[in-house]
Amino acid sequence: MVTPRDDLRPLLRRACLGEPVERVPVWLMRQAGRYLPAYQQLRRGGDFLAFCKDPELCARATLDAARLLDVDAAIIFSDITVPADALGLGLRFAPGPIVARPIRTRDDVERLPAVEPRQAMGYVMEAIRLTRAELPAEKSLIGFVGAPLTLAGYLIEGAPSPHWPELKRLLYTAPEVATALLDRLTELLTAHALAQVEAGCDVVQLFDSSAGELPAAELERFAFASAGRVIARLRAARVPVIYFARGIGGQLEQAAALGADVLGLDWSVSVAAARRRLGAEVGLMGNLDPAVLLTTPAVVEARTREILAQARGLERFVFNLGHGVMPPTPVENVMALVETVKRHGQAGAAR
Ligand code: 1CP
Repeated sequence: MVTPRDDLRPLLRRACLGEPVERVPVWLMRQAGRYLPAYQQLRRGGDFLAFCKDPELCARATLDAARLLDVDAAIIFSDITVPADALGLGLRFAPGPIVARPIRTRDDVERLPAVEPRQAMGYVMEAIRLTRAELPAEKSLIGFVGAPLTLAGYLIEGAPSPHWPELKRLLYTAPEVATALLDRLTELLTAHALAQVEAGCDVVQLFDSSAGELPAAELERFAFASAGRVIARLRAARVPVIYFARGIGGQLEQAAALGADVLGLDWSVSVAAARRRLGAEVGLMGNLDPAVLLTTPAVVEARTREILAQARGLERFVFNLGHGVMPPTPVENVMALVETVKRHGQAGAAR
């Protein structure tokens, strides 16, 4: 039963915790991104890192997207790579993240400075405070960090790289150096996530966007092991956590065993298949192919309803894409998705 008071507590947070919900919550990865004219206006082609360091602009971008789409959560505008700037590695965006001084050796890892996120990334926490002050109480504010392996990929490569050759070279030739780096990042990212919660976030998402690049053994030994430690620390602090790892469909069971409240699915595994493999008690999020949003509202509605049907009866389900909104996406298609979830994702339909 949903009591009236429940309506004032964020729907997404309740869904993550397996508490009663009136319908499936919906938000979208990269909902505040480049497809939105309002964001383009705010950016006006300016420097992306400078934008990330301006709490008022970040709060504006976060709130504009959440209001326009009327989704159940805002995700704080930032980037998974800002810790590279805090670590003094020389971060810039073109448009992906470029690290001037990549990490390649044990010395590089040992030279990393101790970083206190509240100071070094205080602009993120300030953006969270400004956003929370304006966001309606029933909407969640999602904080996020990259998972250690995914952030390590950017720090080691120095730039986005389709096959992560330097990351893999390090994993294969100097696993102890990779482990030392992942340990450092685990500490930093856990502290960063907890600082975001202290500032006002009520759910945290861990983005492991590059996990699927690794072979099975390395996925477990490096990616899952380090992400699992962040998840355990957040759960011990009673923070609802969503773990989104891309391209890991072959090891969904191991990902679920890391204990996140909700496991984010990319589009390569259907919700129905994930349910069969993991059981109806595991929280799931997903998983519409973002390319569907390039079609028409009617196609979006049909595909969205298929996923809702597959999720029916799940105890914890969050509607999202299987990855981020793509830049050429028409806003009306995104609105059609949100409306469809609101109309067809009611309790009973979803539970
Ligand atoms: O010019 C621009 O506007 C830069 C484009 C951009 C944007 C809008 C980048 C550079 N980052 C962001 C914001 C961002 N990044 C958000 C907040 C917006 C929102 O979600 O509403 C978030 C959550 C991220 C997270 C992020 N950054 C991830 C994880 C999600 C994912 O897409 O897998 C990753 C991998 C990044 C790295 C990154 N930052 C920017 C780009 C272009 C990339 C990807 C580079 C690559 O191809 O690897």
